[in-house]
Amino acid sequence: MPKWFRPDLTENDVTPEEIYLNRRKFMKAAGVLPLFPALAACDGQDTSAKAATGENTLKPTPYEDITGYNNFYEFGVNKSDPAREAHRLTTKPWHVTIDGLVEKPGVYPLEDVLKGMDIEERIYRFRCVEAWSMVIPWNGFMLRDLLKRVGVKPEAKYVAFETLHRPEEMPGQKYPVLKWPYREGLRLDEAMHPLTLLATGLYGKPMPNQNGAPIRLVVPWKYGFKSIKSIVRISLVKEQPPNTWNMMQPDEYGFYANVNPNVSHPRWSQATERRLGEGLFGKRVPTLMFNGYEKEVAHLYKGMDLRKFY
Ligand SMILES: Nc1nc2c(c(=O)[nH]1)N[C@H]1C(S)=C(S)[C@@H](COP(=O)(O)O)O[C@H]1N2
Ligand SMILES: [Mo]
Repeated sequence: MPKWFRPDLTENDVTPEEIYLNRRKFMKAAGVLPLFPALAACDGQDTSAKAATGENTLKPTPYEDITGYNNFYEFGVNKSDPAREAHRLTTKPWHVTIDGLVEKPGVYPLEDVLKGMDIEERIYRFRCVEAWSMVIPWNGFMLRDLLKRVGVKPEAKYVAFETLHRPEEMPGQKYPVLKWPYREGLRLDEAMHPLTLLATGLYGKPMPNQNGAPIRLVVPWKYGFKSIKSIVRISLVKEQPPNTWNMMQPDEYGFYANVNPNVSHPRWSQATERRLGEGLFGKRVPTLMFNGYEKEVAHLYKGMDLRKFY
């Protein structure tokens, strides 16, 4: 059994940083992920996560729920559409354009992006703005490692992301339900935060298309819509970039989109969430400030009015 696989990990074995990242390092990226025995590793004994948040368990949501109940409007607006339609997407070859205020702009083949990156497992709460949630064992690397590699110029203040636009393979893009391509953005300090991942897999398997293959963002303290899928462009910019849901419904979806049980969505409360995969309709649990990552990220928003910057 490789050293990184430690099903016996307890809170006494790990440093505080490891507790909050809940990381299980497993390999240097080689492009291909092994069929990792995550299922066994995730068997409920998540003492490290418990220590970090007070929540009694961070038991991963079953694979079938994570891959069968999705928001990916490029493949349809129903939660079951992506699992049925996303097989149409060709993910090889894949290129990511990195441009704007960077030292080394380019159109990088995905293999080059992944080369040498430290792919690890992170078990994160994932909270959709629609008040359902999951616990997802992602495989990915820190966005900041990529940003450091390409060299961020001092004038850059934000990072903008774009999803692939390819209506031949993404049937949802034939309809103007959103302004295509899907776009998201982060402030540079959010992008550089060690919790912010570029994910290439889940449950130790390559990323399923419906979850945003081959590479997608994961920002665990923000509502799910910030976690943009199937990324083809990352741009370093000076001004706050437009983001799709904010362009559609600015009064409902902000730029920051931090999970906040105290600020309701105009049409529903954000105080609780339905945890999918637990009970027939999902167990209702209280929503935590910053989705439970308050200790790690609250400092980023010091002095900001979170009702105004929602
Ligand atoms: N390109 C793209 N990215 C997207 C979306 C989308 O429709 N298109 N939906 C977002 C929303 S609203 C959520 S909740 C998450 C869902 O991620 P999951 O299906 O992996 O759980 O993806 C986000 N990323
Ligand atoms: Mo969402």
